[in-house]
Amino acid sequence: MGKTDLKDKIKSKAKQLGFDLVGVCQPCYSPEDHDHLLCWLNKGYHGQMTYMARKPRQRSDPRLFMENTRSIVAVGISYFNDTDYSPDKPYVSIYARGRPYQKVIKDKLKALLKYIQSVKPGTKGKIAVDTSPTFDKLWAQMAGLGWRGKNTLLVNRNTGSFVFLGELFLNIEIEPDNPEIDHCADCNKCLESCPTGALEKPHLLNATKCISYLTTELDSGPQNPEYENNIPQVGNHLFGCDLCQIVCPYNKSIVRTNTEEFLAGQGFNDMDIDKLSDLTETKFENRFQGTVLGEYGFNRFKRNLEKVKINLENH
Ligand code: B12
Ligand code: SF4
Ligand code: SF4
Repeated sequence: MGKTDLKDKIKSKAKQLGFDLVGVCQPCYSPEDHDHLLCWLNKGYHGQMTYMARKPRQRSDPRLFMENTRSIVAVGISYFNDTDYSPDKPYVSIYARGRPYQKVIKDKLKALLKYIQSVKPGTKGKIAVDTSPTFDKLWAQMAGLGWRGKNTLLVNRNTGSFVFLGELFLNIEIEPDNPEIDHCADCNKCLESCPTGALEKPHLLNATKCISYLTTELDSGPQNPEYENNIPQVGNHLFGCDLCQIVCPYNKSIVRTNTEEFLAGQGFNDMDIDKLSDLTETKFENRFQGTVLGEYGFNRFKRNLEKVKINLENH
């Protein structure tokens, strides 16, 4: 079977498994991205995400991630769902409303790898999604899935940026696709919309100022000053932040995801701060069980809720 035939087969199987985007790229080391990561780490922009500093070169060098990598299949899956952002209401970002995406993508990639092994016996592969030490967005752009926008996220012309990413690193050669070019042009809406100035300039995000980091990643510990000092910045965000995506023109006419797992959570729009405050641990678990928010647990929810309450009262 030729390299192109194999690619066509892989692409149609990936679509059948529910991926909205699929492409292939070569496993080339990117020194620019490695340098950007080192700069970012030196500035301390990763905050408490110490995992980002571990084996940094592996993120931009596919052969350090998997020896003998000869191609990367990059995939994307839309998670967009209707949202009614209002600064007067507690807000949970869309990604946290459905089932944990890492598992959803991993299961589909496992099935894709199994399929590739059935048509090309002897193929070896390694799955990457989110927590794996590699640059999901770089490989997605190189495989033509979209471009890395000024908000640092991968944007696709048709599906927008509410898309999760993953990859299959393979020891076989597959015909590569062309990388996508930048379509941000002179738009700056994401930078203008960021309430905390976390997007310091195009393509540079200081995570320690990002609401997503403050509400999901930052460990509060006992009176953690890094968190306490940032109460006003959190605003009405109970978990995660979508502002630099909501304003993006490429997200204006996108449609809701077809993936059931990402539509699983209920009751996230028009949330009432008093009703949320009345939730006991059991009621919280019943209401948000199985969603990303639920997985992070009651303590994180309560901690964030207290801050949001203060902010909404001062609004
Ligand atoms: C750490 C992390 C975070 C951190 C830091 C974010 C960040 N931008 O680094 C925090 C907690 C803040 C975060 C937040 C979110 N995250 Co996050 N996160 C990651 C993770 C694990 C690593 C990202 C990383 O490598 N950071 C290191 C820094 C240095 O990279 P960077 O900011 O992208 O910078 C690069 C570019 O700017 C580039 N660069 C520099 N100059 C230039 C110039 C040009 C022209 C170009 C093209 C590039 C370029 O160089 C840098 C290195 O490549 C990835 C998963 C993964 N393994 O890749 C998910 C990931 C990026 N997150 C994801 C999501 C969904 C989110 C949130 C939307 C969740 C939410 N709603 O709250 C927010 C979005 C915030 C934002 N605007 O980025 C998705 C994004 C999907 C997509 N469409 O892009 C990913 C890919 C997970 C996944 N597998 O789906 N995240
Ligand atoms: S997710 Fe929110 S805080 Fe973070 S960069 Fe985007 S708009 Fe700013
Ligand atoms: S809001 Fe504008 S600048 Fe930002 S990612 Fe979207 S198109 Fe690019």
